[in-house]
Amino acid sequence: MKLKLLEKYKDFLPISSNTPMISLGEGFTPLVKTKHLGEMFGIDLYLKYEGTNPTGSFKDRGMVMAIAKAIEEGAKSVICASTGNTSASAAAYAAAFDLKAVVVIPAGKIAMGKLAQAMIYGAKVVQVDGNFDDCLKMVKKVSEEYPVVLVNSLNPNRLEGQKTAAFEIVDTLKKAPDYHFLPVGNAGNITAYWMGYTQYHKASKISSLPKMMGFQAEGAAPIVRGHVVEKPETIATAIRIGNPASWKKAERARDESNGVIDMVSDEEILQAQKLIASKEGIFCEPASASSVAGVIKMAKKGIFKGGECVVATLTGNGLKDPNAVLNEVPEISTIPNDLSALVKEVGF
Ligand code: AN7
Repeated sequence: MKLKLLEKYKDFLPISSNTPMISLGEGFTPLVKTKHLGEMFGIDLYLKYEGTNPTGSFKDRGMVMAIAKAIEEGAKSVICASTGNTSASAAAYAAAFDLKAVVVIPAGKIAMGKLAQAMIYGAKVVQVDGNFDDCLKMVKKVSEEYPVVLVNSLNPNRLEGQKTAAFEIVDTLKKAPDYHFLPVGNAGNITAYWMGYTQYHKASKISSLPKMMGFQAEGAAPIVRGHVVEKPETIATAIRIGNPASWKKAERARDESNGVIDMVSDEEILQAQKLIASKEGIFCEPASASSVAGVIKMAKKGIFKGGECVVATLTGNGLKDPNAVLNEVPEISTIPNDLSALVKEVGF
């Protein structure tokens, strides 16, 4: 049987003899060496594709840890606010390990696949006529006043679990990359990766550290702009966040690593998403593509000298948000039910 993520990295995780070693098969995701994109920029570019996790996003790494600790502490229910992926993940792990899940989401701003996931896993789904930041404020308060465990990334166990992605990258490459590119929403993941890299550095598993390169969407870029964005807007709904919970920690990761937190436009995000699919055969959701959009932006700026080892995380599966693609594609031709029409259409 496949090794469980919590078992593999137990020496680096907050695991005691009472922690249940639960799993839905999370982690162990592919680190794909790009066939075309790296060459375009003269770098060794790898994509850490988190879309193969059980619920299709990196959130499962943190959720398995948060749910294991919640069970250990005797919790009966969990709650989260979400732009979609956290709710899908919380709902799945709660379902499998006998907890009640309450997920609070911004009405009308969740990608279709993610909403379907939360529903089918049987979570109590509540939509709020507000944005993610409003939802997070509410669930935080509720978790302080009622017997329910918060499983947003304010829960430190979430970041503990998510840092395992950095471990996997180092275990595969046998070194740290020179640069690590990530999307930034609530800023938990960039914080978690930095924790992972620095812990491995302390344990002498790597002799260098990557520069952490975070990318927000232009319409939801509070860290770049230096102030809360009251009405965040972006096609990348997963990172439609105006007041990130891990703001300060992400800035610390950026500064300690000599990295950058910058932004990319929706157009750049969609172009990158298309490029990743059409050049590498990997379909990620729009928010995920902001990491590669960041690579492209930095390459144009001339930060790479050539030959650097660069990793970009693709945080979620493209199948979660098919509308983001279908709203953009050209019209598909329809032909008569006739072989010669097909031959003509294809241009053989
Ligand atoms: C695909 O699900 O915040 O900077 O509530 O789903 O750690 O927040 C999702 C975030 C990137 C940003 N890519 O990560 C949620 C949620 C995808 C995401 C991010 C999210 P953070």
